[in-house]
Amino acid sequence: MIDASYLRLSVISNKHGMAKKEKKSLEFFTDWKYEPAIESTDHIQLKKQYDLFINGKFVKPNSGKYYDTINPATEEKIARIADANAKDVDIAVKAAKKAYDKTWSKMPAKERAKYIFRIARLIQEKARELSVIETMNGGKAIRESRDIDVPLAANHFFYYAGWADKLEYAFPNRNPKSLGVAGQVIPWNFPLLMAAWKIAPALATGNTVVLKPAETTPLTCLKLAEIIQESGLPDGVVNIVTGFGSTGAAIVNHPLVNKIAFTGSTAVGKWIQKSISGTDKKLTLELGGKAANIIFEDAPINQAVEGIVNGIFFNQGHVCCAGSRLFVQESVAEEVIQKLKDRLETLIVGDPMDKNTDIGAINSKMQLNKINEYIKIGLNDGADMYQSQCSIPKKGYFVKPTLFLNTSQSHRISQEEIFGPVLAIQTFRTIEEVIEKANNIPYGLSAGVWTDKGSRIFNMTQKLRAGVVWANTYNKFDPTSPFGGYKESGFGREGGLHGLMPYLKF
Ligand code: TAP
Repeated sequence: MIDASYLRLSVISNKHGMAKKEKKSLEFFTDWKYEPAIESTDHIQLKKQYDLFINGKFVKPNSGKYYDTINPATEEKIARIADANAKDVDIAVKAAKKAYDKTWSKMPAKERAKYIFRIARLIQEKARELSVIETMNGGKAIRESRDIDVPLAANHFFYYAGWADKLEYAFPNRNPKSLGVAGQVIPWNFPLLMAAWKIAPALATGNTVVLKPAETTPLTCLKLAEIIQESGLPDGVVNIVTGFGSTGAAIVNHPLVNKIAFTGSTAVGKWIQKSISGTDKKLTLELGGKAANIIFEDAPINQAVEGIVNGIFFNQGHVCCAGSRLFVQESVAEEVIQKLKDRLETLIVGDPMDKNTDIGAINSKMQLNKINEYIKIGLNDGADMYQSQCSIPKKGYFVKPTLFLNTSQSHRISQEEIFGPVLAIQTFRTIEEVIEKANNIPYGLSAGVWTDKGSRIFNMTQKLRAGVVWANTYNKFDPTSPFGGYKESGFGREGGLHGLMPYLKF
């Protein structure tokens, strides 16, 4: 049996100068195409209309308004979603406050842990359904939702269930106490996972929650609401209100909310910071990024190329910590770029429900327009573009994986967050030069370093102004590990023991 990655590598090696005989024997492989392997949707249960999840029940919005949520790969409507107004948010926050005062803050921590654990188990049980819905609503390849988003979401609940009754050990002699109601607003790139990042530590520390998912990706959060109902979590401990930016703003400005946890764009993060100044609300901001992925000449080149692809092209570049700036040491630049171009040709762009797909659909028409606009900007600014030869579906929102060569620090595509499968490439000669270039940006969320030298890795991690630095790998996540930014990428940490702190007072 021949393994698929071998077949892909065969396509690549055929493009490099191989002996004629070898080439002939590989001809079969160059014509080889994957048969579609479409994930079934038969097993999923979706309602035609979703109401707001408040005080343990699905209730109609006071606004009386609903909007359509669509599948970005087909542009077809999936369901109608309630649009919460300020009155709805007020009811949700009051439900959360009552649940905090009467039930959750009084419950022994080990009992709280049992509910969190139960939610984790239920996510695992429904993993297949959740993955399919995440892909249908968000556009990401099923492989991503199945292997990354959903297992990591369950793991966050498991991990924080473990901390609930051990807070005194986490912070010895500091007598940690919960805050009250946490208002949480999340983006569209990892809907279920971001909900898990926020809800799990809030519950473990004894707080109650009002969460708003992004307008375009509410479905897995609403399925999570069903899971929460099934888990028997006391009414009002978690409330999920759907809607637009104004719904998020109503949560941020509500006087009974004690803590805001926001993940999203830097622009909205700044607005939130201004809005709550002068109040005693605690705040964590997980914002945008423009990560540097740095390849030194002694790096394992083939692995580094995979790391680059994993860093920016999988998940359509819809990752805050995407390695969207590539810095390659001049002596290996030609080799790395050639290998990267070859690898781009093997990436499958298309139906996200197909298990072979590497790059699924862009989340929304608006985001697609933004990415295409940046591609135009890159060309107008004089960078050299290389795009994969692949075809993309006519319907739905898709972009070919795109490289921009010969970019410089002053190019907008090197400075601004695109949030799409677009990579800006620069070369460097010395370690000082690359540190200077990597840090010369308003963001500081993450970075990658590829080198054989351990000492160089330690040197770089000290000097790169990024919350996370991956060494000889990229985009690896674990619930035990804190995540967060520097500079305009925000402040506060989520994940790990550090992720408990923003939900506690001492
Ligand atoms: P945003 O437009 O900022 O939206 C994020 C969330 O905030 C959405 O739920 C949005 O609602 C809501 N919102 C919009 N205006 C608001 C306001 N005035 N007050 C309160 N809430 C408001 O970001 P996005 O486009 O969804 O997500 C992409 C951004 O998120 C990127 O910049 C990315 O880097 C960042 N991100 C960062 C991280 C971390 S961990 N740092 C992780 C993932 C994503 P609507 O959806 O209805 O507009």
